[in-house]
Amino acid sequence: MGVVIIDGTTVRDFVNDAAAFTKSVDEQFTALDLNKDGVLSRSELRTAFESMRLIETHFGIDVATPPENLATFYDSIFDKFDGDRSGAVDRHEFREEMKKIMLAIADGLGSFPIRMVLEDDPNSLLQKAADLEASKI
Ligand SMILES: [Ca+2]
Repeated sequence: MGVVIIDGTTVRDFVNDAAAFTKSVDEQFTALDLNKDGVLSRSELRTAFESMRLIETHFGIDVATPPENLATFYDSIFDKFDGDRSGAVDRHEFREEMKKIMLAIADGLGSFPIRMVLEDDPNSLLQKAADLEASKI
């Protein structure tokens, strides 16, 4: 667990730093691709969402959501990522969608810094956004 202070600018600067952002998203993709076939299946992506509370928070899903609703929710998220309806999410689709999600989170955060407690995840994009910001000071 780590606590970071983060605001919309921190997240947006990170997304706009194409090299740093792509590298981080690619690392996350590689970690999520459990069977190493180069794409994320429905279940691999679902595992990712369950560990990234980030997305549930962003889409306003609370922990009390019944399991059957969550299944529908994860299906709709998968369809968002799988832009070409191939049944799997490739690296390019993952980058594009994570970029949209991070920018939406940046808009949601606005200019008020908040303290955020992050799970101990070496691939957390918000953690990397905060690290990038810290490295500039
Ligand atoms: Ca896979």
